[in-house]
Parts: sequence; C-alpha cells; structure tokens
Amino acid sequence: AKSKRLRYEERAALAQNPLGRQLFELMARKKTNLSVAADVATVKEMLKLADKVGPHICVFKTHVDVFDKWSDKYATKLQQLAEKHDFLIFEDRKFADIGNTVVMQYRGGIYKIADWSHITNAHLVPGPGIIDGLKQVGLPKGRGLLLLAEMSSKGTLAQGDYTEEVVKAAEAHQDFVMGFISVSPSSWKCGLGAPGLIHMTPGVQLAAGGDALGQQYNTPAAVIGERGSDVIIVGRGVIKAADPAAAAAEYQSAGWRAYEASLAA
Ligand code: 5BU
Repeated sequence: AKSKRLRYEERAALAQNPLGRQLFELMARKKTNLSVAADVATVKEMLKLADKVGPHICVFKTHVDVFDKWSDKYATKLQQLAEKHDFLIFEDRKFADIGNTVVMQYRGGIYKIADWSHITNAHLVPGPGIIDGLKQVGLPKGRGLLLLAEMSSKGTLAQGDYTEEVVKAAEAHQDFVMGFISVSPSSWKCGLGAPGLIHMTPGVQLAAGGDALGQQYNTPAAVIGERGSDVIIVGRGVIKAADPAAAAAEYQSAGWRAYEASLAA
C-alpha cells in the first residue's frame, strides 16, 4: 500500500537543513509550490519578472551566467525582491567539479553565488567531495544544496543506479543537502528518500510535450500527483506568456490543486 503523503508543514519539521525547513514553511504559508525559471536575456528583465511573479512563487530560479554583465548591486536588488515577496532564490549553477574547485567557484568569481543565492545545485558525478566543498562555503551562510538525481532532458544519463547513489548521498548529508532535482521520484526503486528532503522538478508546462532541443514536459498534475514531486519549475510556460503574472497565477493554482489532491488520495 502507498504510504500517506505528508503535508509540507509536516515535512518542514523533518528537514535537517534550516533552509529546507524554511522552504517547506514558506510553501505552506504562501500556498504555492511554483518555482519560475527566469531564463530572460537581461538583468533588467530578470528583476522585472521577479517583481511580477513574486507573489505567486516559492522559488525564483536563475541562470545569471547568461547575462553580459553582473555586479553585487544586482544581487542586492534581487535579494530585496525576495524579501518583498517572500520567495527564495535558486541559482541553477549545476556545479560538477572536485571539492577544492567548487569552493572557489561557489564563493568567488564575478557572481559570488554563495553570497546571494539561498539554494544552488550540483551533479554527483565527481563523488561526495563536491558536497563537502560546497558545504564548507554554504553552510556557514545558511544555504542549501539540491543534488541532481534526474534531469528532464531526453536521453539523460542520470537514472537507475546513479539516481539511487544520489539519494544515498543526500540522506547522508542532510545538514546541507535540502533535496533533489528529480523527474519521477515515485518510480525510484529506493523510494523518495528521507521525507525532510524536497523534490523540485523542471520540464513542466500545462500541456505535455517538448522543445526542439530535448526538453520534455509533464503537467503540474502529473509531476506533483503521479510522479511524487513537491515543486514545479516552470520557465517558458510563464516567461513567454503574454502576461507572465497571470500565467504564474495559473501554474500556482494548478500546482496547489495537484498537491491538495495528492493529500486526499
Ligand atoms: P523551460 O523553459 O520550462 O523548459 O525551462 C526549464 C528550466 O529548468 C531551464 O532553466 C533549465 O536550465 C532548467 N532545467 C531543466 O530544464 N532540466 C533539468 O533537468 C534541470 C534544469 Br537540472
């Protein structure tokens, strides 16, 4: 028999990483499991988008390395919007190097990601040293890490035994690891992992399908309901809409309905 699904509030109490706890609490308080992926061309557009979709989201996901300029003042502006609208910032950096190198990449360079992004993520290809390295920088700053257990793209190699190893590593490092990027955690042989760990899923649109470069889309109902995830990450479904705030509101209610339905199931 399927075990009963816990509410976000109950998951908050089980989270070992303080930021993971905060995120579950935020989702319950604000009634949203929507993350918007801000894949826009300029910093100005990113900040405008954050102000528009802010009321509807729990997490604002960025790729700041696509901009042709960056400075600490933009980071401060984004942090102010996060305060104003009560959301967390997630720089989708996908670290993938040895521990010693990711220490420098996470805290330094032009972006200084650890200084402003509540959440970041990493591949486990290098082994668990990458978690230790990122933790050295991020834990004292109250940050949280998501491990990529799966990817949404066609032909992804992150599957099967690899995914299971990621689950084990996350469970062993719950002081800093707050959860996963996953696509279909309810189908994992090892189960969904510890209940204090959150699942965030990209590749979401209101209609299933894909793009020309391998992206694959599932609906909010499928992702939260059947596939067992907690957070839907939506990029083009929101940002290419004529009215991104209205689209975000629509995804927010679709995601929330799917969550409530999964509790009743
Ligand atoms: P889309 O426009 O909703 O397709 O954007 C998806 C976003 O999620 C985009 O920023 C990707 O970089 C990100 N993403 C993804 O699509 N699939 C993955 O497995 C991971 C991240 Br990890």
